[in-house]
Amino acid sequence: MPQDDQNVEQASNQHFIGEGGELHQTAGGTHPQMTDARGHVIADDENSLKANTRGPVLIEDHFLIEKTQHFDHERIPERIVHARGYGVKGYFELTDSLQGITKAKVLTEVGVKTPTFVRFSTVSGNMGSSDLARDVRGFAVRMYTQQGNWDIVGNHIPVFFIQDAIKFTDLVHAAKQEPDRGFPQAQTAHDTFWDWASLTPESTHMLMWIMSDRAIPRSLRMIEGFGVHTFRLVNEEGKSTYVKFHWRPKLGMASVIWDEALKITGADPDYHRRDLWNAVDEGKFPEWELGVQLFDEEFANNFEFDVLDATKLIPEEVLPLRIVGRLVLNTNVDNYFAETEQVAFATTDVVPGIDFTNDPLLQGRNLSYIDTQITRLGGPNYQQIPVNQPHVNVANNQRDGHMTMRKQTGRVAYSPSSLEGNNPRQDPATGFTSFKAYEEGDKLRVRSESFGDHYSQALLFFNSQTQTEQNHIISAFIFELSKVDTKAVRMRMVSQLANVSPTIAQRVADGLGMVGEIVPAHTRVPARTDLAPSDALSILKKMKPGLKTKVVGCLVADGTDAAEVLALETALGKAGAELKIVAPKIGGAVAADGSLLEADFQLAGGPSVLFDAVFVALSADGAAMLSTEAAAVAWVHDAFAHLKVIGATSASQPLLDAAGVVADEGVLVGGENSLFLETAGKGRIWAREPNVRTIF
Ligand code: HDD
Repeated sequence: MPQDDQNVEQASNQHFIGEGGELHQTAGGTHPQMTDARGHVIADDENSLKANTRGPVLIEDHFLIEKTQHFDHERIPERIVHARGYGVKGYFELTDSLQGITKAKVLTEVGVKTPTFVRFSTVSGNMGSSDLARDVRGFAVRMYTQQGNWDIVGNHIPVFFIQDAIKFTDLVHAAKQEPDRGFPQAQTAHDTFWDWASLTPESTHMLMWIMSDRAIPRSLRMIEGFGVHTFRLVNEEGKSTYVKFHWRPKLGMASVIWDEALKITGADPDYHRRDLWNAVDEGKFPEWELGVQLFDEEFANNFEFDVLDATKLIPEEVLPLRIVGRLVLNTNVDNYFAETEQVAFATTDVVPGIDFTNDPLLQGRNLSYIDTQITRLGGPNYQQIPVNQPHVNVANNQRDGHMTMRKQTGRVAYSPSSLEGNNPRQDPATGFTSFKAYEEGDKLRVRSESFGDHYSQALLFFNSQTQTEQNHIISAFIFELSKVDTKAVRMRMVSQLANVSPTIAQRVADGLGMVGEIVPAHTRVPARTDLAPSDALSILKKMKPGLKTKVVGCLVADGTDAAEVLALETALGKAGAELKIVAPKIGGAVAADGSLLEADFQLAGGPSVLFDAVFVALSADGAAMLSTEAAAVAWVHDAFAHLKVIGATSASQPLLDAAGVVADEGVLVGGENSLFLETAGKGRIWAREPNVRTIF
């Protein structure tokens, strides 16, 4: 009997007296015995123990109690930030040794593959929110090195909203759902966020980034990652070199556009995690290069901004990246909860040779992470959960506490001690020692003057973008502020933007329908206009053309030419891309030659937002039928509005007309497959954008 049928027959398992009492779901074959958590084999998993057939349930039914109790505790408090995340495993391999700069083995031993766990996340949404929220993506990397765990708990944006950790609570409270009403979640498009942002000039640079297309990535495989802060590398002699960490995706960067993000949120809220899981599952392992920006005290002193200020970056054109390694993600998690949910990153997880700086944001983070994990994971022993265990021996005098899993032996759990010869001892020679930093001065609660410029790099970022990207930033500000009910907040934010550039402020004001003069907010340090743009900050200037791992949606119906679809699929496969068939029925379509074209998606469940480019492969009858089908018209219309390359058979023209498609360089009707592939490989048709939406 096929496996499926067996399972269906065995699904019902009520146990009535007088029916022989034979249980269907018994162990045997490939099915192991079911046990309780203490290893006792369970005889009946579907009926609780009762005093009689219709009598009260007995307290001695420990199977019922254990099963229910476990269920009651199947959720733990979710992360207050970065609650929605997705983990993948792989390795980090060093390709260029930093010997002499650091004593961290993970950065000096070329060729060693260090096991790694990476968790990508959004920041503000709750665990069940959508992947495509406009948001920062967390990019947290745990390396299980030979010297203990090293976590780079970074983001996909190189700067942050605030300069001092004491403001983190305010940022997060303003961004998350409003506390009285409990909404909106997973978005900053509401009054409290913009109220806070408009009163927090130091957030302006970061606002430019989150209003840019960086905040709506096409795939987690196509985002950059950053350690954000300036860290230290420390060598054997105790000499320190400053470092900033960068992850560079091998596939290059790509984003969706905002209307697509909104629609993907409805069509597939798990779009990013599904994409990542599938890629790893299919052996298309995502890969990043690790780049470092290394600099000394002299560079730091001469640089225009304070390197301890996390709202600033060092342009690559000023300080180029040195590529030192690669990160390969090649294994999906075996259990989402055990690994992705329970992984507990901490900025304090560093190894000898890597150290902190005085960045006040980093200093505050060093307090928060472990504190968070203790509540979230239920106590101080969360490091004993497998995903958190280092891959090296752990030996110390910590004992007991909630969920102690490690069985530490002996009577000595203190130091100094003399009673036993095998208890752990400190080792100054190889242990972690902090960099000997010289400090003097008054103890004060102040912000350094050198942190005072909040607008220059915001302008630098904007000026570094292509015109298309700049338009998207303006549109995003307009969208977000349009969701703010309080007019004064909208106006205040526009006044802040006027400090970055009067033009930006005016464009946003126009889009909001604001009238009257824009008065810039008060500032002590006006934006510098002399900073050279940095091409490295633009997605489009750095985009790598090609179809590798991209997905093309192909619309078919009864009467479609199967040979044509097959030829396209083969050509796409050779280019490293995938064809997904969308048909009016999930059972597929009967092609002109009588064969069955099996569907990957039913039309309503496979909107064109899920694909990078589309092909409409209809016969004349198919096109006539689908021209009056709203889902088909929307499918083509959206592809056009989202600036996608559209290939089509000549017979599909009526559907293209019904969808309002206007011929341009990205609409290829009746052409060769090779031309479709070449054009689709270039990405979107940006020149189409002014024809499909208003640019302010
Ligand atoms: Fe944080 C989680 C990244 C500032 C306090 N943070 C968290 C995660 C990432 C970041 C990626 C999720 C890790 C995971 O996947 O489990 N955080 C950042 C970056 C920051 C930053 C790049 C600025 C440069 N964070 C920051 C500050 C504080 C925190 C200033 C508090 C003072 N962050 C936390 C936390 C979290 C956290 C509350 C929540 C869940 C967790 O730690 O494990 O402790």
